[in-house]
Amino acid sequence: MNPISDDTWLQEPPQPYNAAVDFIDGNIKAGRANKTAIIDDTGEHTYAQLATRVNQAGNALKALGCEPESRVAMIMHDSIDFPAVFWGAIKAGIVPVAINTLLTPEQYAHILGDSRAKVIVVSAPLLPTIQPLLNDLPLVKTVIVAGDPGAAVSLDSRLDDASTDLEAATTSSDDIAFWLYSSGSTGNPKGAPHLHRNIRATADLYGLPVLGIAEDDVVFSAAKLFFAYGLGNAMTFPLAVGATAVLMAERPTPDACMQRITEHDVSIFFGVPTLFGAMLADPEIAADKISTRLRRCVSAGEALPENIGNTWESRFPGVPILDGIGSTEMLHIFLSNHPDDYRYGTSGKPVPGYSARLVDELGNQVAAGEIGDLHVAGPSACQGYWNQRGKSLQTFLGPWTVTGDKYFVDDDGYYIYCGRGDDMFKVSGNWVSPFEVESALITHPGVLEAAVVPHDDGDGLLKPKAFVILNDGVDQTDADFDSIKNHVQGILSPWKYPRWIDYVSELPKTATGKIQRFKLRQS
Ligand code: 3UK
Repeated sequence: MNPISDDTWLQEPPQPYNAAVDFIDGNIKAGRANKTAIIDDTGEHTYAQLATRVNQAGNALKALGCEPESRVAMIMHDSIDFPAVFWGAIKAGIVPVAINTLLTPEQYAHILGDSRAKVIVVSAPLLPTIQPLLNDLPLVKTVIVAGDPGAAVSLDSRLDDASTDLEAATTSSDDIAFWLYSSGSTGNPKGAPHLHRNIRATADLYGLPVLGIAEDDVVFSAAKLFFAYGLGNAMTFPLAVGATAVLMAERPTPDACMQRITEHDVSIFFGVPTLFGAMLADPEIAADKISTRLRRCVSAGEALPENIGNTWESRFPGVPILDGIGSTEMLHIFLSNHPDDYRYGTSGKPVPGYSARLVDELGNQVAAGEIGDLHVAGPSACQGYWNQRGKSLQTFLGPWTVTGDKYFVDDDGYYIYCGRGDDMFKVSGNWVSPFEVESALITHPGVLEAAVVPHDDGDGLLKPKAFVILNDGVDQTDADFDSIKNHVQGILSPWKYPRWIDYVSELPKTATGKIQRFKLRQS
């Protein structure tokens, strides 16, 4: 079996280490107290103000009964409150669980129950979604509301009233620092506990040497902080070097992103392929209108089509988009293009410090140029899935993590993405489970059966396409495209509705009745 190319991290015993001391207090020690750490919708915040807010958050959580090693759920829009609560918890030895702000009530109910959080911090606009779930969450003692000073338990006033001194909890590099949730094709999202050392590893292996982030950078990430991608982009990497991060609570539309990039002279911009595509579709978004400091872009979440990379670089000469693949389990990017070595249409090469292998169904390495399942090993992998023994055993094979992705390596060593082994796909960087969309489709009164597959939108990007069988006696005027589309939009997260519908009389199935979506993908 192919060995791990760099296994020094496997030999490292746990050390006394608290990531918040490193990433927050470290900047004060380095003399950056008066430097701007964060620019959010309310204004600029220095490193000293951030460090104070972090201490106050840690103290406020302790005062509300959060014990070290217990979880605090965060359902928060991006602002200084996010790093305050996240790092404040970590400094106090409490474990923040950063949760997607775009989920359905059912998904929140599952995650909040599964994480066993006793305290939830929620942004005020999301409180109406969470409030009705609390009856069925007996462990939850307190809901702290961010961004509403009048709330029963207001984050703002709790922080204002808390002490600005906080002694860091004694933790080790192998202690759990925080959790993220990862979604799969079937079943509920899975908790992915990450260790204190995992955060440092993403900065040391990708953020500094590959991305090349430096102290004078101003970064902006369209991906929000609750995504592992956004968390690295707009917290870990800028904090690792004392740079400045621009945070924005609203949805990352091309206009909203452009506004932040130009207004704050952003030098590194992190997006997803659909966003780069949408920005290119707008002729107003041009080199003479964008920040003159912009020097680098990163794309992740799904494969960046080659033509988007090429068109981008002809519009913005000298500003490449570096495509890289990361995952919630690995915390950040492990295969990447490099500023000095990139090829559009590929995910680049393994980030030094990570090992990659491509294997067949039997676990044997595939021959050169053949497609195989990508496994990756490196020091940022999570510790397994919480409360999911079977899925953990299937995903974490010794030091290797099974990514679920198919790749081949071209003659020059670049990794070329070939889709996933399961039926999951991404739209604008957000997961779509065909099963979930199908389940929503069949609740339409006219729909009997449905299958959903990814379909090329003409720009090399994927969108959901549905194949539906209508009930007897129902015709296409009773269940037309708009009626089905509106129905699904009313139930699911906004990116999940089908953009095309084919009406069919049967669906391809296996003997055991499983829909063969791969057959529909070809049509
Ligand atoms: C897919 C890609 C092709 C791939 C992520 C950067 O996306 C992130 O994490 P998730 O857990 O999803 C992981 C899965 O998404 N994927 C991500 N990037 C690419 N496919 N090309 C890419 N460049 O299926 C992977 O298994 O949501 C991305 C950093 C941290 C992350 N967590």
